[in-house]
Amino acid sequence: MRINQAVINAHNDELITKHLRAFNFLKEDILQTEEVLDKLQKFQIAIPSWALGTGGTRFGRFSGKGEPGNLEQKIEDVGLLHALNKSSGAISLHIPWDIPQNVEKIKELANSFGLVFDAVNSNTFQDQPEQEYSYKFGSLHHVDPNMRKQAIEHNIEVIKQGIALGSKSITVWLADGSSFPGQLNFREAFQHTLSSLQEIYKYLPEDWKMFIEYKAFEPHFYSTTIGDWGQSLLLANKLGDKAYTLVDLGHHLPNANIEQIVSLLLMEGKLAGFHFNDSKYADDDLTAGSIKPYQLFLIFNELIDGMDARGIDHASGLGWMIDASHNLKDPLVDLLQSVEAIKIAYTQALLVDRTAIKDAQQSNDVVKAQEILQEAYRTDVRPLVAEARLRSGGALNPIRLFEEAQIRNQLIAERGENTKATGL
Ligand SMILES: [Mn+2]
Repeated sequence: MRINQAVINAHNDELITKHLRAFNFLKEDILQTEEVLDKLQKFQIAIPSWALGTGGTRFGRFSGKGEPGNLEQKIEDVGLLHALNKSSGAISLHIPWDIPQNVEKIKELANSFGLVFDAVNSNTFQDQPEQEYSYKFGSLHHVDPNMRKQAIEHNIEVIKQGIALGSKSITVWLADGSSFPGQLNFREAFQHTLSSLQEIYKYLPEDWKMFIEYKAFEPHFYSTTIGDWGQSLLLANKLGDKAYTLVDLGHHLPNANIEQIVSLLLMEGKLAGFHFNDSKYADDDLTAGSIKPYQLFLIFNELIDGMDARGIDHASGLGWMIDASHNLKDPLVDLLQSVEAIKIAYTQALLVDRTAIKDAQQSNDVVKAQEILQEAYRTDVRPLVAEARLRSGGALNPIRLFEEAQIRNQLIAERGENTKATGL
């Protein structure tokens, strides 16, 4: 389904008086309102194709209704999100869950919703029906060269699919690791991974990037072959200029200082971008900003500082993507909440007085430095985020409109109650 612009406009008309009151009040205290709004309008966060169906845990999955049953419907769902928030203008596909049957038609469909294709993602963490070897003991790090070859060829295939779609990057996340001491020779596993990635790297077009994602644990519980940012950066440095480290918020050990990691990766010119989510313990599937919004703000504070220091365009310089999928909420509403939380944190970080904090740091004024950060963090910037959305033609309150327009019920009427998103 497509949401009619007249429905969005009617919704905005209803809320406009209240919105303008809040926006004008906030504007009084912000010097660079127009600059912030311009940046907000440009800032897009890619939606992963696997987040559109209800996620599950290892104990089970409770299916939602009216889920997208094919790639076309997944694109439609992202189109809906983008129509509502004007900030979800890209989709990240997962191969082989989302192989397009007709690339030109798929591109046309995406284009009709104003969407582009973000990073393509390979999958060597589960076996596919007609595949020769099993990934049970790993893929790119495997002891058997035939196994590694199969995984390399899959990644090359993903690059080819991505080229056809107009993507510019491939994200490689490996489930490779070990669950018991002694199972794996760490050095050998790393070397195999490096030489496999080198094979894949050869197939990257000139203007492409390879994103190397790391994860502290899970699915393996003793070691992960690309377990932290150091291991990812080591690989990226050995591979070359087109390889970068991808930070997924939920892939760290508890209390890791992610903002510091981000800062140094940016300094080294090796930060690929982000997978946003949140976690309380060790998961990576909760809505962005739902547990640790201050951490999200601190990360954006470092991102903006680091991007500005290197002259990196906020909207296009790095890859921004959500990577979360849980099982309690309507996936589309959950994604609207995540995008909103990310934009709020981004806006708050844009309000940090960069000159003042530099001065505070230079004079070791710890109190002042904290005050400057918290002054920005405690500003309620929601009217700014809403104003940017309004100016782009989106809804003042996307979640409210999603519910009032009964969008899920319309999707159920179109698709039925028992559809299941591919890959879940
Ligand atoms: Mn991820």
